[in-house]
Amino acid sequence: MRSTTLAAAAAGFLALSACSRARRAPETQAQAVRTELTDASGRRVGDASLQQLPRGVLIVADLSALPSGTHAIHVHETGQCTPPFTTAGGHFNPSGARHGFRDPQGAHAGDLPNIHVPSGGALRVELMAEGLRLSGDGGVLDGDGAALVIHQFADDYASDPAGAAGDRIACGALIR
Ligand SMILES: [Cu+2]
Ligand SMILES: [Zn+2]
Repeated sequence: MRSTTLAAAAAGFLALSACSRARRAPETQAQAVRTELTDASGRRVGDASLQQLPRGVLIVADLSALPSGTHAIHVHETGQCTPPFTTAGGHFNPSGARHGFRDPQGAHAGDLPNIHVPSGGALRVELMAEGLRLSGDGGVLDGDGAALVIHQFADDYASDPAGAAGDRIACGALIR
């Protein structure tokens, strides 16, 4: 009786460890990343989380102390936020597309809809980036990371390569 129980327990243990081994491989891929956004004077103006979902990356940004009005927000190609944030490079674009949702040959994977900041400067916004992925080839967290950047003006969704959105007013590095 006892040996049967032990054998059953051992079989159960083996099944469990085989199972956890099989599950381990996908877990080496990052499923989420967080960042703090700062403005050009180094002041913290919000934070954001990026979460991998089956059809893209969900970005949840909690912003404060931004100038009111319409602003472009993009994922840029380098995880470096040194004011005036040109260190973040161009828009995240692993497939070599053109900029903008209005361009038939667009858009960059890092292109996102504009945000509208009310007076007072605080806004919580959720954005779904369907062309984006966090890990693997062409992933946001590959190599030198990426950055979430907010601009002075709106993105016109057409002007290549950056939507005529003006200066970069806030930046948060996305690094594994
Ligand atoms: Cu940008
Ligand atoms: Zn773009």
